[in-house]
Amino acid sequence: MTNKKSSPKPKQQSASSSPALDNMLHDIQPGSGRTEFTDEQRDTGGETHQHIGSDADHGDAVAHLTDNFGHRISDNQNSLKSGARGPSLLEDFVLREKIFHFDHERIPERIVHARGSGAHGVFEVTEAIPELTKAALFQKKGNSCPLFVRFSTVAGSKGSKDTPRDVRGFAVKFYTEAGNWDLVGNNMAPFFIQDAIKFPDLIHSVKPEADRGFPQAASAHDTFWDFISLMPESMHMIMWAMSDRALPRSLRMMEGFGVHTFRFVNADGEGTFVKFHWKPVLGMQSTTWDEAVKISGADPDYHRRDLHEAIAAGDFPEWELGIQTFDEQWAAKQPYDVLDATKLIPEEEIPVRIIGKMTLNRNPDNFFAETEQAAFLPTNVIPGIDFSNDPLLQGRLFSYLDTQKSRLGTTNFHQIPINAPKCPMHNFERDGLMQTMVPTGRANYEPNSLAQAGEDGGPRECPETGFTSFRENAERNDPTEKVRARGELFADHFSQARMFYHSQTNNEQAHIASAIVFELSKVSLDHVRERVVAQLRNVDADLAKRVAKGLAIDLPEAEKPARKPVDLGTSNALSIQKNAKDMLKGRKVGILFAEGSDKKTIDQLTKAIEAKGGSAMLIAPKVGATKVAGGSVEADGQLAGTPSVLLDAVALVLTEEAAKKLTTDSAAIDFVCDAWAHLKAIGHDEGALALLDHCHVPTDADGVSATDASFVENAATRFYDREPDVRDLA
Ligand code: HDE
Repeated sequence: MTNKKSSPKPKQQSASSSPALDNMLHDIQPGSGRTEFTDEQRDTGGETHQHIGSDADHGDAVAHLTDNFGHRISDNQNSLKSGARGPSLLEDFVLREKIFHFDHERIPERIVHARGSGAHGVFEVTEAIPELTKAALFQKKGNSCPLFVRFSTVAGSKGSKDTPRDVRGFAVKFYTEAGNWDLVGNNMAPFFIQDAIKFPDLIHSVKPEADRGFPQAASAHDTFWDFISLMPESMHMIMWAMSDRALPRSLRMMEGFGVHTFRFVNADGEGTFVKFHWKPVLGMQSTTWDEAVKISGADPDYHRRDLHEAIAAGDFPEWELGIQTFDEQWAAKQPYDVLDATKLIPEEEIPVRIIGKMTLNRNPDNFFAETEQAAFLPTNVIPGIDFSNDPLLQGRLFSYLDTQKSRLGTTNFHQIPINAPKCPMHNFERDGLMQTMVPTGRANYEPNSLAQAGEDGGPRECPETGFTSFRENAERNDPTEKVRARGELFADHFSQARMFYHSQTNNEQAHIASAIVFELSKVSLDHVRERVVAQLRNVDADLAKRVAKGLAIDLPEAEKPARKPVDLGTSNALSIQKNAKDMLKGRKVGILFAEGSDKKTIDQLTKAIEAKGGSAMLIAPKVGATKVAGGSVEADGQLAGTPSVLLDAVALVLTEEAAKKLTTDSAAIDFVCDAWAHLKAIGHDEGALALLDHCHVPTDADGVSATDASFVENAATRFYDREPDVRDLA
């Protein structure tokens, strides 16, 4: 047997153009040797040995298997024993090293955002903003830099599913020429709490309950809602977390937010407040709750796979970077405090100005080395970008550096290639666990005068180009007073929650109400349910009523708000459905066929879907070649393993005989019923009618059509008007 050739490299852009920081191990990848293995050899125990070829060039170091210190290994299948049936020997350093390394392969997972998926990409400035910031990156249109993104869920463990109801992390590491800039945001604009000191409580409450260790990756349980019911400042974020924003169809179809107010500083030292936004080019789209639940069973890696496959296919995900900028005078006039991370600035008040584009164009080579070891730090800012006094942000500035030491085990985590800057770095920090740099000379302190003796004196500080903090003097605070307190307007907990709720379509409001009913139905403490509904009365009277009705409880008295809410009107930008882009790009359409199906229809549909930028997936009861009218077709997925929850729309191309046969197959029935209940377009030919009829799908309904152009058009959208016919929403 010869060494199996690795599958062709997927269509991706080449690795970063900064070889200095590319993993040096790339040059000596195992398996990249030129020597082929010899034929498979079986030894006395029947074990398979893949020896290096007998005619091998033994000077070829790469092809030879070695231990970590370069000693060549003669047998990778048998440990060293005292006789073939005897005990293993302690002196077997090959065995001990292999097991030792394996035993320590895992590192602590992130305490939050443990489950994540990463990708490399590039950022390009589309509009220069030197008037706002001196950040080198933003000085010229066309400036670009490599970047790494990690998307994540918050509550679940590393191995949990991709589609729980949860906030998604949206962390971007820009490797700029002035150092790394990490914009560590979320897919929701506000946050649950206003002050960092509450974060451990929030996270303890949402994680699996301390005594029982469940539920995993779910907020629908006592302790989370107990905390929330006592934390009225979380109500705005609760509206977001209970909305469809928490159920993204794809990581490629969600917005990102920097959440906090940051500050730009220009070359004259003038500061401007700034909020950052990421706008997905594919538009926003979410799944229904029932769909998300079923996806988690069908494919727990749904989002990770989708991101990986899109990039591998050259279908590079893109986002535009936008900013909202404002000054302190404008901020002082608002009915909320811009330093309060539970508030947002409506886009109708300050439109988002697009200044750049991010394109994800390369999958990580190694999940652990890159995605798992990526360490994001909100403190990673570059000259021209600075912090605000947001007390949540201020706490984060401490937390992230600290957490890396516990996760990655060393203060030298910045040397791991994914974390290292791609611009030069020089300082006098030395030694420490796992030091991989080998500094030369004696200059490990400063000031020094070694240069006067002709020695290398090392690097020096620079007041002109070095990072200087914004000289703040006019914020609404009193720096002379030491207090544990919050700004006055932080006490308005409900106005923006109300604005968010009122900005949703009727259908989206029903989703929010139903999500809260679902979550509270999993809460066993009556007083907690009641207190949440009492808080909701301050958001919207009707919402509180719907939730109370959905739980079959009496409407409690409203909680007394700390500050009377004000009417902020509505903001259409907050609704997903009002902003949906009906497009097939990035969407997957399933074509279900079976024996005897019409090949011509299958081919035409595939072509039409691909012509519109979508991808077609062929699904049949068997994956191997199926005989169809006009030839034979191989399926991409087996029906039982490819439920319609994994698809955006479905076409049924079946003979009457096959359709009838499928009415006795629960996988086929679920395929159709779920597509209908999940509001998806369904295309069908005459033969498929028997299956549709069996599933009670009305053929005259919106979104149900023949497998012609109308289906291809329908496939780009969801039919929300169908929802009242398929589920009972609160
Ligand atoms: Fe985080 N957060 N966070 N967070 N956060 C972490 O850092 C923390 C907050 C966010 O893909 C941890 O490296 C505190 C807001 C993302 O690796 C930790 C507070 C926002 C990620 C931490 C917050 C975020 C993290 C865990 C309250 C949106 C994943 C592992 C003051 C703007 C980054 C790590 C990745 C990760 C602390 C609040 C986003 C423990 C103390 C607000 C996207 O340091």
